[in-house]
Amino acid sequence: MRRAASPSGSPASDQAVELFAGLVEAGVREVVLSPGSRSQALALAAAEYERAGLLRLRVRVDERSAGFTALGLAVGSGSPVAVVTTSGTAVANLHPAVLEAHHSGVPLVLLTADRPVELRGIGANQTTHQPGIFGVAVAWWRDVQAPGDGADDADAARAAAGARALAREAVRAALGQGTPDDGLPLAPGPVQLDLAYREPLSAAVEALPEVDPEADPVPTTRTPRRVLRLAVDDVPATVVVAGHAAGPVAERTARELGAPLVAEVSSGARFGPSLVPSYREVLRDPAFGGRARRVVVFGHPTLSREVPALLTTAGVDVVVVQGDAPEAYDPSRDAVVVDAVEVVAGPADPDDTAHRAWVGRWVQAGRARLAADDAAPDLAAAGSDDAAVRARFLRDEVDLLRRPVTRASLAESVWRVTWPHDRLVLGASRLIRELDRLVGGKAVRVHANRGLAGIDGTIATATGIALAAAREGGRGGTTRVVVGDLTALHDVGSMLFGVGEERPRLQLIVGDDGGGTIFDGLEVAATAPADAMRRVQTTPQQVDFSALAAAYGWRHVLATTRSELDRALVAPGEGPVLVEVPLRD
Ligand SMILES: Cc1ncc(C[n+]2csc(CCOP(=O)(O)OP(=O)(O)O)c2C)c(N)n1
Ligand SMILES: [Mg+2]
Repeated sequence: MRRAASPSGSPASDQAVELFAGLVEAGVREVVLSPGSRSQALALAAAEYERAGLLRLRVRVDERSAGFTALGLAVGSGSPVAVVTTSGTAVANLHPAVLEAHHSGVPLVLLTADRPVELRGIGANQTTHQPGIFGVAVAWWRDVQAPGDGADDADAARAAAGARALAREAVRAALGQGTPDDGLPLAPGPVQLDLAYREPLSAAVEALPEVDPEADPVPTTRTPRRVLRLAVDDVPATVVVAGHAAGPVAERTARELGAPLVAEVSSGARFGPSLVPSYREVLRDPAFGGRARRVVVFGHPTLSREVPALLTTAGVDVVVVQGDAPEAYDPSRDAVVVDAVEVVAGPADPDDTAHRAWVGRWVQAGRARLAADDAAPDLAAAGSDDAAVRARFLRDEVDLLRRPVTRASLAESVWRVTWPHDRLVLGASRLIRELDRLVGGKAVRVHANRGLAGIDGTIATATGIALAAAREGGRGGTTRVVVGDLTALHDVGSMLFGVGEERPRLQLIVGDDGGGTIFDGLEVAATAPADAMRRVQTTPQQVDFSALAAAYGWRHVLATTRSELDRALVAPGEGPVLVEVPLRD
């Protein structure tokens, strides 16, 4: 039966089609959805837009996987990603990804289907309190009443325009494009459109409305509001810290200021002449960290105790460039927080002798400490003028390749094979710290979920990053995700690619040490009884990773020696592969 003034016969479908039109016009290109009944109009509309080549659609049974896949797609593409779920617990399963996206400022537009008001609060099936369910993790949300039949065509046209405008506003909110006056968020992050629908929950969509994807996309970058001018020190005493997602601006600022650069492995700034290796030891040294008087922080540092210690030292002035995060990283609660810094000319020159010496001493000190680390490769011997030294180095190398993989050698191998067209994703826990400790400078793209450093959703996040990379000139590259065994097992459900879903070129590298061994290095290990420690902290596992990979249709490679690992890493093949790496220390 065709209803009055509903073009399709279902107001739900009419609205869904217009919402996606608004999303596409605002710049959304990717949608991740999980199946359900109440959300069918949204799902079917998304499928139509995919067929028309206006959106790419990824389908995941588990909303937790869907959420993290969307997060990875948004990080990888730099654009907002939409997520569609049905009502009830389906929505709640987005919560971990929503928290991570909030804390790291990643734009997601959540379209959560809901029951209309008359079915709320009466014990109706699959009905809970969805508007605002994510609390402060969602800075902008709307409780959208169920669309009804319009009285006439003018009514229908008004509803269509309203839905498009709402979608556009959601994208502006997700991208943090608000102003202090319009009530929209000032930082990017997840936003929620809670969309109530009445029956009929969908109708066949015969034709999509006019959509121009290039007409007026919402800008994905924001204009900095608070810009601080910084002059080069008269007497060099500045250090630049690049935490997670700092970006190349941190490296450039270090050079412009004549300052050493402390850059975490997922900072996007771990390269360049000012980079200090083994920064933790150097910061601890009173002759280096002890001499810093000004610190400029980019991104979100999470991997060391030395950085917060430095930022809370009396007499150290801290400038924090907030970036996309909703909270500035300010352990002293006393920093000058800005959106950008601009280095201005002053009496001193960053290239004068004093500044070059200051940076040079930090870099040299870091190199010396790295060289003293047994786990680091002896690059001096590799390049020695003495043929006998070089030959010995080669013999040692061949011998090394037959040895079991250690955490340090895994970190080193993965870093060695990673190039700018690749993507590297690092799970939380020990391995990211191992890379942070050991690897040198290289301008490669590294991601890690450091917003909340959860061990959840890492496979799905990497999947999203791999799918985004496949779209943007990264076709030749490989996405590698390096995780501990528990981190892998936490997200096994994300190994599921349904029939017809794009299977990205992804290497899931599992460093298996039989449980969560990070706790061995914490104070608790010294005080807890060994058996209790094992049972409640380490939580050992003996999963058969080969059978697991087979069950999900992934290839599997067991890499027990360093040469087997190196071979596996450089031969990714097509589609996803699980590289199981039993770890010795
Ligand atoms: C969702 C979530 N649950 C629990 C934790 C606490 N946690 C941090 S590391 C870790 C163990 C990780 O084990 P594994 O992945 O095997 O890495 P390993 O430390 O052994 O290298 C746990 C449970 C967390 N960060 N996130
Ligand atoms: Mg482990």
